Amino acid sequence: MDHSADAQRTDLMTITRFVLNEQSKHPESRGDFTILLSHIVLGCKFVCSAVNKAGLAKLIGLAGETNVQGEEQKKLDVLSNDVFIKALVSSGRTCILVSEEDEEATFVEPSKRGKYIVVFDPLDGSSNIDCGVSIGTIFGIYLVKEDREPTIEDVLQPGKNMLAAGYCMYGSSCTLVLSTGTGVNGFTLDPSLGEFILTHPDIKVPKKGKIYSVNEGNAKNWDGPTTKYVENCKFPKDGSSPKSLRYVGSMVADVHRTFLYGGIFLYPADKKSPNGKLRVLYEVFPMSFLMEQAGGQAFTGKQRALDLVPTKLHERSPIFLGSYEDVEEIKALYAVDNGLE
Ligand code: FDP
Repeated sequence: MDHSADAQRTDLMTITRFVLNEQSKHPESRGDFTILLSHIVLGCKFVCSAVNKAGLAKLIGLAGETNVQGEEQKKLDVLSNDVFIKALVSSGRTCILVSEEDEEATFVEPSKRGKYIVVFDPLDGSSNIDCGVSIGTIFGIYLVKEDREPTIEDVLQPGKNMLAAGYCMYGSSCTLVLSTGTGVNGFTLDPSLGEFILTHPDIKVPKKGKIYSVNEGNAKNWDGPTTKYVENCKFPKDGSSPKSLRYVGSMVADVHRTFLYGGIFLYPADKKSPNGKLRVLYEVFPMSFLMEQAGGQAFTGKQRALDLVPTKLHERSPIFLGSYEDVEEIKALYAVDNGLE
């Protein structure tokens, strides 16, 4: 009998146990982060269950439609937002919430206030909801600077100031990937236990990959460096094999594959969208934070993505992120274009 294999199977590292272990390395910690995270995890479990039942429960559809009971139905992204806002406020550990779904930030009332700011996209990849393709939740966490009335300035901080970031992918399995600034770990939901179990410890993105991921339908409007980079992916001049193209169209799914298989994910600027499409606070920053923690890079076409200082809540930025060497290549092309080389 293989006792060591058995021990592994029976010694389950849940996400709560993992974060409690991390917490014990900081004796001054009072467990606030662990409590906040358990509320985020609850939101993810709820959304996972709603996504799985979406077709069945007729949750899909326009907000404001009614179901057979004549009750008003909520679109899945509106429902997910409500669940996350309520879970985060009730944690008692947050002071400002910024969601992709809400124009304005939510300032938590003083009696329920804590020291964390959470920026999040409750259901990213909305164009994939109705066809059952992988979608996800993305989140980033900041610590409010001082013990004073929080303001919007507390949110408009560069990504490098984030304390933690993560995403949950609702795919063929439900996977939560988290970094608290000391590497990246992946947890998979065991539906029979209702627990996220550590399945991908210490994720490291391969140094170089064989996949590029971009919406090529926008190619006619790209700038020179992006056009040249993608051309090199397809017709490499150094004798190497061409890269494969993979594009789901859900950032969470495309970036998750990049973590595991390597390669590069691009959402560049183009003539129609000079700032690209993806949002700085709750898409670009959390994914860039995770990518750097996994040994990769994230670049905007001008600078390290995590050095950006957003000036408004829903600001957008071009983004190139993935394997270290692949991002080096696009950085070199932009350096030539910007006259830096
Ligand atoms: P979606 O519009 O479907 O919500 O920012 C949202 C996002 O999806 C990302 O998840 C995804 O990477 C990107 O937009 C896809 O955009 P395109 O359809 O323009 O390729």
